[in-house]
Amino acid sequence: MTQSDTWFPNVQNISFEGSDSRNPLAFTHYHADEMVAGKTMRDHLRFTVCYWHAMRGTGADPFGVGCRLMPWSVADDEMQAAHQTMDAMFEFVTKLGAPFWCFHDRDIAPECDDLAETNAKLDEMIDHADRLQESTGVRLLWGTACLFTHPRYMGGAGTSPSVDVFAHAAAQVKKAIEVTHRLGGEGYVFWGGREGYDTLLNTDMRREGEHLARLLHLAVEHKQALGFEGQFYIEPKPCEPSTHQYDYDAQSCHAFLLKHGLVDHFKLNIEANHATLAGHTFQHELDYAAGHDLLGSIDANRGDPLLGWDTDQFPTDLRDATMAMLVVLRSGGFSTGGLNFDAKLRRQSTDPVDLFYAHIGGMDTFARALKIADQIIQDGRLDELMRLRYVSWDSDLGRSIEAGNASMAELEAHAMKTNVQAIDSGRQELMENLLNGYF
Ligand SMILES: [Mn+2]
Repeated sequence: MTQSDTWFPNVQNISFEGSDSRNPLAFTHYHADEMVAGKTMRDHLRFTVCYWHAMRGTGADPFGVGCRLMPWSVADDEMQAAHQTMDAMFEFVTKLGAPFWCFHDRDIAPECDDLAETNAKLDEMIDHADRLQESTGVRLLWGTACLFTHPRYMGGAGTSPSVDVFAHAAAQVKKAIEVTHRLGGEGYVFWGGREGYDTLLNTDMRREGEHLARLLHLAVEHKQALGFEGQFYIEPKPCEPSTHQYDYDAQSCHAFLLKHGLVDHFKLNIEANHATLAGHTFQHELDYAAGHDLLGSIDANRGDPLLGWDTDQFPTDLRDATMAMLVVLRSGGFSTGGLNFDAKLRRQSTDPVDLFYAHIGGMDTFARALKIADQIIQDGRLDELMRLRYVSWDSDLGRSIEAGNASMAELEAHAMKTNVQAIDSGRQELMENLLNGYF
């Protein structure tokens, strides 16, 4: 592994120093080689740094322009800035010790008015990324296409009212899958940036849904033609920027995939902040996905409950992270997915070193969460209370109903005999007390 020292000269490789350390540029809980539940922390957590927030974020928000000009963005021309930014990205990821990165096509190379010229610039940056992956050992978790920033996508991409925009989106997805494949990406994400509507007065919702499904089918066909074996994901989000986004939540994405014959080709990329926007907990979305064999990858962040926007803050809530890792561990862990910090520095965090503090905090939070979730499973008291709650279903009658063998007449006969009036306590307070004991 070679390493450059150009963009973060005052930061050394971040190492594990243990929970007594007072060094803010060290891990207190994330110890990559430590074994937990049969695997290293590195392999359980599969931490990923995202290009858009980490390297391209400026602190801009709907009320103000960017207020953070990172040194790698300062250059004489766009391609020089693109090269510097990618160098800074790999220096950052290497010093942080995260095994993965991820990107949108337009994060890493500028867009021109001509698609062929845009693709040539993207290819130049993919060559550079390929060299940097080789020299640093950092791998690509997933790639994606940005189908929401350019004005052409104001009415959506796969759901645009314009067939020309649909074709442009398809061309962009085709290229983005190809370059992801070239970099050995383990997956490819479809986040429906503006796939939704602002008003039903101008929207044919059924037709737009069919168009979106068609784009995804085309992507599956292209993936197979290329021989790309990475996992496809769609990413639920209920609203923002659209009033209503079609990929509303895990359950509605599941229905969409089933309806359009896509369910064998996709898993879900669950984001914490999108879950809370949908009125669910992070754990709810993960649990739904895991329970239906759809849990693929995670965008690890959090919102601010007092704001209600998609604030994409770094995840520092230990309880939330623990409930997430409990679902991940119980479902057998990640295969192609990982924990991607789809999280951005706050507007007032303007120093490059803040990127390290932010990611170290997120990594230590999930490392602690992993250890606590493993303890909860090893200890087994919560699982036992859950088992007891459903124990009547382990009877002959329960098994017969679950197997589809019991008739209404048999159930009526059982009800006549038992005359059930009440069931056992749900033990919620006891379980909440037990959970507190692990923190
Ligand atoms: Mn978000």
